Amino acid sequence: MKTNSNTKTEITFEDFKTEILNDYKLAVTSRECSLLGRREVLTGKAKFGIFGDGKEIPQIAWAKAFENGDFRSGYYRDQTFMMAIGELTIQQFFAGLYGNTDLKDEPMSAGRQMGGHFTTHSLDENGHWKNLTQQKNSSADISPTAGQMPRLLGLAQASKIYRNVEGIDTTNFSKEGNEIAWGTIGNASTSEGLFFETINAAGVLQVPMVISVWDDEYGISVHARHQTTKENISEILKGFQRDKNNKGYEIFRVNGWNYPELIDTYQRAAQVSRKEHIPVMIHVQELTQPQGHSTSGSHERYKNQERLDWETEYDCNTQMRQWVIDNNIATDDELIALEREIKKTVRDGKKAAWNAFIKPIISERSEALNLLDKLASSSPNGVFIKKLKNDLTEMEVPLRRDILSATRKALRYVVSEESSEKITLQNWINNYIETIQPKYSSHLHSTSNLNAINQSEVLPTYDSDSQDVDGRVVLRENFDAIFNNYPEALIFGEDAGYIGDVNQGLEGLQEKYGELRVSDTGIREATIIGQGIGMAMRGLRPIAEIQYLDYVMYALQIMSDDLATLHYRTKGRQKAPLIIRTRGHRLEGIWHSGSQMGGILNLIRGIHVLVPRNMTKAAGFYNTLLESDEPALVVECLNGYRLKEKLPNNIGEFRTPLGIVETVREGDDMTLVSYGSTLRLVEQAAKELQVVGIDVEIIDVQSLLPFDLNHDIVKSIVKTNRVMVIDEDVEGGASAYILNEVLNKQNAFQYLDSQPKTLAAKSHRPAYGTDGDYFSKPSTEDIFEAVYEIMHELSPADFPRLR
Ligand SMILES: Cc1ncc(C[n+]2csc(CCOP(=O)(O)OP(=O)(O)O)c2C)c(N)n1
Ligand SMILES: [Mg+2]
Repeated sequence: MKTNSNTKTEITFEDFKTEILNDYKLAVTSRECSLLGRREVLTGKAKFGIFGDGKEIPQIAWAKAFENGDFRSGYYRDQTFMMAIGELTIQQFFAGLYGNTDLKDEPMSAGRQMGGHFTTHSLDENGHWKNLTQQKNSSADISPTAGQMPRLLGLAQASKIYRNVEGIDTTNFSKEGNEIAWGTIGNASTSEGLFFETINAAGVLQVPMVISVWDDEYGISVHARHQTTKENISEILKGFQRDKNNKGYEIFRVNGWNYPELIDTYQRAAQVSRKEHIPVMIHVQELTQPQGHSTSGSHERYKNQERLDWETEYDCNTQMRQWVIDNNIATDDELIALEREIKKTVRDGKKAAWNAFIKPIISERSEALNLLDKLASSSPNGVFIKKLKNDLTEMEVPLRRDILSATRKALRYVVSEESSEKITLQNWINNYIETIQPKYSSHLHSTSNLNAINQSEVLPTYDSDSQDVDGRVVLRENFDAIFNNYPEALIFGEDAGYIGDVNQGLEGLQEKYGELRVSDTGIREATIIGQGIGMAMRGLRPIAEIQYLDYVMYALQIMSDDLATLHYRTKGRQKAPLIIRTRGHRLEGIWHSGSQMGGILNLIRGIHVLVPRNMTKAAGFYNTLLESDEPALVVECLNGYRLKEKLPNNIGEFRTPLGIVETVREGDDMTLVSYGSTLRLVEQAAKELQVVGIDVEIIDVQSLLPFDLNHDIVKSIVKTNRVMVIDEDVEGGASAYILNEVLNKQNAFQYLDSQPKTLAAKSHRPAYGTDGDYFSKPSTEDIFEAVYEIMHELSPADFPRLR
């Protein structure tokens, strides 16, 4: 059940009729899915439903213009489009609604996302690229409104890169950059900053992006008068329209119930965008929501009768039906028969989806019931276990939670008994958790051989007369090697192009590699990241530069919601190995010296977080990451670009491994754990402590996510029996994260002779200037005294009180 996208060849009137009827069938099928879907939620078989009813016809028109290689970046209303391109069946629609965890049944997310969040598979089961030019592609949806916009920009930009940059292997990704990235967004979601940021950036970049606004005048209950100036998004975006003298957009307006006009509009939009690489906006007006926003409420609460009547009359399916009859394509009776047939087909698909969902769970329950029965017969507490068993038996729709809850509770009744039945149940529960848990938790990271932690270390090597150079020179030489070795690598950000970044780490590289590979961007952090996500999803190796760590905040939402979840939410069928480069720590003032690492660590699980202490380490991380297929954030030390480092002779080749700590100083009295810029202060404090007879060991974490995979920190604590974590985040931030890793995961508590400590910055933002830094963040004196204090408690005679 697909729409015919071949609108170019000559066809007979019979073929024409067949195609139109096929489209109508598709619209009715999709609607029937929405109607039945809502019922499934209201009767308790599914938890939540959000559907594409009222938006069917424009999506069919869109699908006719959508070609192999193209990408969609849309939202939860696009089920009809997914059906029309042949990527969503009725059964899969319901599998998504039920949350079937088998990717074969539910290819969108294996039950991880609620229904209505669509995906196609860019990767095979081994995590390797499929040929994206031979399939129709949909980037994986996310729920946050307008969150699809930043990535859309990158998906479109990739076509521009593939068309204009030479030397890239395009086999799996592009045919001369002819691919369009198609976006969809609800009218209300255009109020989001991400929408406007993306629209402006696409106009500047002139990329093949076609964005459709599905305008039903509402965003849940809130009418357009509260959302959009003049209540009309295409009206207010008129200034983006291109003209004779200025590049810009083509903007179309069309009513969403007008089938022939929609088809014509989408064909024209595709032509101009694909050929000329022009961004296009299609404002699809007069759409409806026959069932209201979602299953959480009813729209009768906020739409008046007049509006509801209008929605009934202008329902796009109803309008198309009338058009079909008026144009003698089919009679009312023929359509009635067709509609009846579709109802049955959808019911059958729904049933099949339900069976596929519930069957394995029923069989898992049977196993559990059997074991509970046996346990009950063998235990003096059998009557209680029987009750658990009976409750589980009677559940009409048992879930895995119910199975585990009953069996785990049963064990409590036999805790002091010994029986083979008990052992069998214990083993069964353990095995069950082991097999079922991954259905919900796997694929946060790459499972392919390109996983970043599989990339082994290559040490930097040096000529005997190697020069001391500014740290930024090591980086620049290394980026030069990267752009030389990887034609698909590119870097972009504020000031990253012409001047070669604010610290000259890219000096001269734009001249050498061109403006498309080493580029300046507007000040728009969220879409800088989105650009990177989209390009990485299409096989390029973008390095997105966020000028300072403090401004990662602007992009943190999209990093967290989109990039960090991508591999997980597609169960490994899409990836975006984007490298985010930034610099931070210890410059001057509230917004140039922040170190919000704890917040970042909590929000972007799924992205590696690397904090190299110098530029050689940083360069090594870039080299490692380019050999891997995972996203990462690299935070360079802002005050390290002018510090001298030796220039390695294997530039571009040495690799810093992920998740490996480095002991930078050996000592017996205490283990000091730190990272980034603070590490230099810790090293200085260590020298001063040595003078008073305190010999500390210093460990550079280097990689916060993943963290100390070999558990080397606890090995140090076994020797020193004391630990302190020092950083410049606020208390309870990254230092607490590190301490948790060391105490709870590495079980270091058993080796400690004194209280484990953290030394962090003050809770306020760092004040301006040298004194601002001194009174806001740990200084060498603070570190010295904190360590000394512990030694004083241990041995006041040897270490008398300082103050
Ligand atoms: C950032 C964010 N805020 C709020 C929500 C909750 N929410 C989901 S859909 C929606 C309304 C969207 O309306 P519109 O963009 O017009 O799309 P429609 O549902 O009407 O097609 C809201 C507020 C969300 N998902 N994300
Ligand atoms: Mg709306």
